[in-house]
Amino acid sequence: MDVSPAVSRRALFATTGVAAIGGALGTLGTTVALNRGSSFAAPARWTNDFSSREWTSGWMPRSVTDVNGDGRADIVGFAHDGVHVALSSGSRFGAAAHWAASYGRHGSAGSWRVGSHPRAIAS
Ligand SMILES: [Ca+2]
Repeated sequence: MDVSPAVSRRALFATTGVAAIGGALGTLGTTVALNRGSSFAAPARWTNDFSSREWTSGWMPRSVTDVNGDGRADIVGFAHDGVHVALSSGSRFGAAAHWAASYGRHGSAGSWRVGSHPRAIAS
């Protein structure tokens, strides 16, 4: 699986071994454009979660990595109350679920701050 770190508002996703590029984490949700080998398919919205309206990049970083080992990149977001994850099915993301009450912005979640407390994920 080839998953690169998020660049600006775009991210690379992997679906069943085929890389895809997404105009991810936009205003209305997360979109993905699947790799067809020599071109990308039209972007499609895979979830309404993780939109820039609700997830302020300067406060709540989001990234992609395969958290459940199925070869598909999932979304991981660091919110006020901790870590939220949306698993990929290869054609959409499931609903974001709260996976940890730590690594978040609120005091109860550890008071993590972008710029002071970098968070990294790896599969
Ligand atoms: Ca996965």
